[in-house]
Amino acid sequence: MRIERIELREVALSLKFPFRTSFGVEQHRRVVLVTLHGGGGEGIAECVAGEFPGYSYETVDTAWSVIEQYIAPLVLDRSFATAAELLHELRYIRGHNMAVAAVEMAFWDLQARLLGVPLWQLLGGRERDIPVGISLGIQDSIEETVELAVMNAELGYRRVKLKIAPGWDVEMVGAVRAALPDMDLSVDANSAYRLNDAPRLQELDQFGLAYIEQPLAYDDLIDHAELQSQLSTAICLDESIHSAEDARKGLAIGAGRVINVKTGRVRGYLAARMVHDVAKTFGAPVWCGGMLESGVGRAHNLHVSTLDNFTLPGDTSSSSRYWHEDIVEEPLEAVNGVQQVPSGAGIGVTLKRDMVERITQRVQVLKPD
Ligand code: OSB
Ligand code: MG
Repeated sequence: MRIERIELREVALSLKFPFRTSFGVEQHRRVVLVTLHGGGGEGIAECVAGEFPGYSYETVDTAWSVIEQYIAPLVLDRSFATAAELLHELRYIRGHNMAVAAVEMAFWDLQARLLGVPLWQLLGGRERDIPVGISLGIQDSIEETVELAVMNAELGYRRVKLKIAPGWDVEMVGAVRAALPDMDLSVDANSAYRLNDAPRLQELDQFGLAYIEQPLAYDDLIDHAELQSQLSTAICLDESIHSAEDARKGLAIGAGRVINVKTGRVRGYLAARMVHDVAKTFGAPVWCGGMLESGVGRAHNLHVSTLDNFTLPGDTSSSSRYWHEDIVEEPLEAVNGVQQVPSGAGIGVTLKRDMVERITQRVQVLKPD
């Protein structure tokens, strides 16, 4: 179908609580929504880039500018039968995966809506409830962390992931483990450690964690492989995996045994599905990561999670954990630790138009010149 128009819209949302990781704290989110118009319909996606380049070099502003300056001119007024054709047109844009993914994901939504089918079906997923866990940011005290972990375990969440950083690790994780002896627990360091921290990380082996996520540098595979050989706990790679090739190389050298798939980080659904497939050939499970998404990105995450090698609980917890009010009509709430995949056409959610208008910071409509 022909892409007639692209709308970029930035909306301002405030998280209920500040979310602290080893690289910074987020409370106010600037969310870029990308809408593609074509074939008499529209498709929408959320760009997962953050305001600050702490997780990735991409930011809200780089993504906006890359879409406006480089992506839009290559796709506007062009016809694409598949996402693969669209991506082929963007093959000389190096990196900027989150910007490319936002456009690719909106294209999938558009296509599924035009066909009148839920996106998971087009992706080749299987209709099922999605087990979800929570990602717990760094808190002010161990007591608060334990309290929040226990509260969420009681809500039925299937896994609790604790953010760690040097000085906020063994003691804190031990306290949570003591309070939740049978819980599926994991930790995420967001690259806060170095290989010579191996002895410290080995102390985490005693807690029976499902995995240690991205302990070492954001661009590293080699040191992760060395570290993995010194740990009994599996390493889960997040920041280091930008493509199916990264997944292949990382798993081949033993840099980890689990992969966190974020569709935005790897350049969209086609790439996410390839990462998923590569991991499967290595016998490595994957799960769907989160980027503090609004309902638009959260719905996308639920759809990709229907692929069969997404066997571990994802970070797609209830929208109400993040927002007082979400920007979509449909509630995306976990019950008993599982989320249902929205059943309507495309991603199956509808924007609250009035609310979105009210919180819009800027809009740009890109058309063929
Ligand atoms: O590393 O998974 C991460 C949030 C922002 C950036 C990176 C990460 C995260 C999370 C939150 O862990 C996951 C979520 O609940 O959306
Ligand atoms: Mg992570």
